[in-house]
Amino acid sequence: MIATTPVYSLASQVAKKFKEIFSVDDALVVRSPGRVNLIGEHTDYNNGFVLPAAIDKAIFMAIDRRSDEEVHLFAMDYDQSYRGPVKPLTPSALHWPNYILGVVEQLQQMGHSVGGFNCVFAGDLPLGAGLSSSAALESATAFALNQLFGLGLDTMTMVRIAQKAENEFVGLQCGIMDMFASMFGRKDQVIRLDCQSLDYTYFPFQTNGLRILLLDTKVEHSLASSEYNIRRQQCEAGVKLVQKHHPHVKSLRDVTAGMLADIVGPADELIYKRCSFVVEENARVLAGTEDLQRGDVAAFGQKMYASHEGLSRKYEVSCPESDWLVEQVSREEGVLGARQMGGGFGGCTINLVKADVIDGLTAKIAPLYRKAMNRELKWYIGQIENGTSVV
Ligand code: GAF
Repeated sequence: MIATTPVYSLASQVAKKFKEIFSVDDALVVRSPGRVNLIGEHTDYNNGFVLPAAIDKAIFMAIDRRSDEEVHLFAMDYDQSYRGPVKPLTPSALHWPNYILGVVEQLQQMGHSVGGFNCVFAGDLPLGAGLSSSAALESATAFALNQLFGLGLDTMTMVRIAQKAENEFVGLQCGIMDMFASMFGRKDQVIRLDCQSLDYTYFPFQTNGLRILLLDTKVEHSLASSEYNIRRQQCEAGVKLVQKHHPHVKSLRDVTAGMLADIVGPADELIYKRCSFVVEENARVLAGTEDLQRGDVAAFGQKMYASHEGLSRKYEVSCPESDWLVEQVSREEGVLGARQMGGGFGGCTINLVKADVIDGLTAKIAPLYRKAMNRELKWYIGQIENGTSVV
């Protein structure tokens, strides 16, 4: 039997670049993947449920200690470098170093001693495509520094560090899903994560000739992060309204459709729309997980469409390009479900599609998309892979 360990050519390219820049040929190399999310969008920061998986596209990072207290970084995808002290850390105008520096800051705040280090990274994860390249970079950093400085952190702690780095150093008030999936991913398994208790279960993604097709709108909305933070505030505003009548309620996880209709609806129409989406989406994750576990992919696909409808009309985080793609594929044979994935405002739609229709479907849709939206459609097959590890 031939060994099935994947050979990552990007890993060797990153190691080669590291040697070129820093003259070290045994740097630690780490792979940290992006993620897909089958269903459960904007539920993570509301203490709800999500259904993500790590994928075959990833960030590769080579790293080694320095003898001084400096951080030297090189991003191959941008052909840019960064140099600065390990303490005090200041946000960089280049933006990408902040995902790494934010993790260093979190480790320092926890009292860990992180010395100077050199680092080179590159990825085959498309940036800004909603596949969570930022979480992959943060996860890679937390994992690599843990190894490099022997910090003894467990995986959940590293996930939390990566999330806090994004919240506090980068400024996106994201939930835990992306880092969790990147770190805890398992080949061919999806993960049902309860974002309140952090209990999680793996179950096999029963493909039966189905594939996860990611259609990349190539739209990167500049408002994505500010609107994301606004959505989070709107959910919190909904919780506050409900708490006046139901003090036990801690998050939208504890809120029912009835509470929303009685309390939030009459008080604030917009907040009602936002919160209704979250409460409904949570229910879809739970019911959708059962669909998948008993192999009813048709029922699951319908929930994906319902999720998109809610994301577009109630949560208003879709965009014309994603709406167009979901609408188009919904008319095609062999497509079971489709929806906007991730934070929203562009990036990828996730589509559950029969393997044998993919070529015909993309050949048909791409020119139509170009004509309708004046953009080049890109697509990827999302294969479910293991989480962050040493290569
Ligand atoms: C982004 C965030 F980073 C996640 O935490 C999650 O909220 C997602 O948007 C929406 O489900 O990817």
